[in-house]
Amino acid sequence: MEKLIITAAICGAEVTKEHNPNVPYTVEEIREEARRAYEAGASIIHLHVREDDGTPTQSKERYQVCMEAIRQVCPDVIIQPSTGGAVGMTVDERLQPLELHPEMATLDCGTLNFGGDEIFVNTENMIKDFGQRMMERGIKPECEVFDKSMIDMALRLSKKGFIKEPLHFNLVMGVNGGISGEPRDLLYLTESLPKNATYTVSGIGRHQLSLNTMAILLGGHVRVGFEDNIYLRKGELAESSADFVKRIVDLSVILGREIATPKDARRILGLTK
Ligand code: KMH
Ligand code: ZN
Repeated sequence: MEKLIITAAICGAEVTKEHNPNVPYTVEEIREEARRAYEAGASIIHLHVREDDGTPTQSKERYQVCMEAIRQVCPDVIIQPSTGGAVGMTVDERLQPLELHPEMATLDCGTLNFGGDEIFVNTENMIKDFGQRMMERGIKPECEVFDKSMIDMALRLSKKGFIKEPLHFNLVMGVNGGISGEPRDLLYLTESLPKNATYTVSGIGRHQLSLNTMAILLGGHVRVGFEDNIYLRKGELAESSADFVKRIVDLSVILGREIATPKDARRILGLTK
């Protein structure tokens, strides 16, 4: 089996210090969270950024400052900005980090309910537009799928030339509005992927550890971090996203799978930059 790529989603857009005081907002906090996760074994940082007061932003300038700060402490880590941003942001707001020409970025592959009255909007034309812009800039999309239909959308758009094979997916499971996080749900999704695709698994909240473990065993990759989960175990808040990374490293070693360095991850994902 290939080495395991660990992505640390250190910040997110919805989780706040009220949920867990260790969620990073400032540039320094984001830089330190990235450093801890990288030193623990993460080769990709999935990045959202905030204003100092915690307000999510997709500002190109804020991304630039945060990415430079992260590169100072983990020079070879793969930085994967979000183009999802936060629910309710406009298309133009969301697209800004692509102007920084990152190696990767997320490409959300469908619209879904996001709890309560929230709707995370990703129409077909938006996905085409985001995909095309990434292709023009040589950015590898990570196709974020929250349900099976979004895999089908990615496959259709790949056939039409809006995203390029081999595709890389993030199977995000357990969002209130998306597919649940039962083991059979993960098998359903992985069996629906093309043979040459790579994938990572993000389990939200209580689903995180079980789905991550399955991903290690199935040959997928793993995403952890505050964006997806704030508890290390029931009732115990994590001090850092690095706590989750360390746990996956330990688990993967026990299960006999080596951890990918950023160089390994670039090879596995076919990143060319
Ligand atoms: N914050 C969510 C609405 C992404 O990064 O592309 C969207 C999200 C997905 O986090
Ligand atoms: Zn995200």
